[in-house]
Amino acid sequence: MKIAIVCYPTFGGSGVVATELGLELAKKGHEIHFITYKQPVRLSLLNPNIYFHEVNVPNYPLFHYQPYELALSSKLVDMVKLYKIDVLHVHYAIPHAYAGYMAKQMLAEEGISLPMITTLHGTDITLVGNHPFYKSAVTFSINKSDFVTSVSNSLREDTYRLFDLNKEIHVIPNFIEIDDAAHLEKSVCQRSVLAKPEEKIITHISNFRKVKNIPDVVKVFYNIQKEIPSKLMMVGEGPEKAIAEKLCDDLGISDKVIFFGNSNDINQILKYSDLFLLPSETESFGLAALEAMAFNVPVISSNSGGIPEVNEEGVSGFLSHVGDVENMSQNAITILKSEETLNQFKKAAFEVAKKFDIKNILPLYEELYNKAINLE
Ligand code: GMT
Repeated sequence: MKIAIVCYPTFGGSGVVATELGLELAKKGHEIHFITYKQPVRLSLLNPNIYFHEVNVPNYPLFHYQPYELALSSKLVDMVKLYKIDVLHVHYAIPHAYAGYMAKQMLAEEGISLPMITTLHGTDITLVGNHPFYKSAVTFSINKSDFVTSVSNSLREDTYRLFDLNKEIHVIPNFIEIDDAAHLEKSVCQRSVLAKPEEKIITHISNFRKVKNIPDVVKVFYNIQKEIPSKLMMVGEGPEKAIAEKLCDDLGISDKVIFFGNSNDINQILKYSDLFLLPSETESFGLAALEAMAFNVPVISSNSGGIPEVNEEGVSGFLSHVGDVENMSQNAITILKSEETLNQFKKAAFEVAKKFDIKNILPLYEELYNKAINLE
């Protein structure tokens, strides 16, 4: 199949899911065309069957806001015609589903059909999409998609609760490439760069937005390090990073926390991690937690949104109510305080992660693409 994928090209979240999906489809022989404003972070163009088409938005001084949707829908029309694309898959409803629908309509005028699948990722529904200023357009473009998927049951329920939809939402969970060999590979990064041998390594990875409850990450670590020698790895960039740095300073633990910024070495860090913290206010899925589990890292998280569908209570880690720093800290210490318990959780975390192996998830998308193509 020739598949066009529209996504955000950024670190983490929906962009990573879209990129990894495209790469895996390409390995299976499908021709994949990424269409977005920058080359996606994890995309290597040296892979066979992978194309990248950049959307350029010329800057014109008349415009207070440059019209990205217009440029995207134009680019989609041009690329679909040039490469004879069979199906369009947009990740993150805003504004991709809207631009996709416009492209579909323009192509229909020329007798070309372009089936469209929209994957809802989370904040496009829970935080941004249901804002009154966007809601009508988001509802319209979801309803006009040929197929709609969501990354968890929780997000599916939220979408039905928040929008007036007449569409079936298919749940296709996020996935991970389970590669046993990757765990055994000799790491280019030495553990000693991160922590002393007797120290445990606690990790948090996110875009440091308010929804991630970053101060709770620091507070949970503060409690852990009082009982267990440990270091905190903070990976990512975002508005709450400065607040976290200040809090570490106020609590007198700055020497025990490393802030990496956005990193392409996430696997190297996860390989040495003992525990992952994800105390988010809301999370449709929690891909970062799954990535940690695939590296044998147990997870201490909140129980919001789709996280309980990924992190299994008492198996791959523990879940607490949002903001319950005390409970999260106690759970973390329970896991870390004996090597035997820690190893048991590490193994279990990996076993749970295996359920989300891309090999099991990819056929679900392929089936949907086939259905969409045969609909038209
Ligand atoms: O909030 C983020 O981490 C980024 C955001 C995105 O769309 O890029 O992530 C959302 O999609 C991810 C991939 O499906 C999910 O794993 C995240 O849970 C979800 N974030 C939220 O719901 C807050």
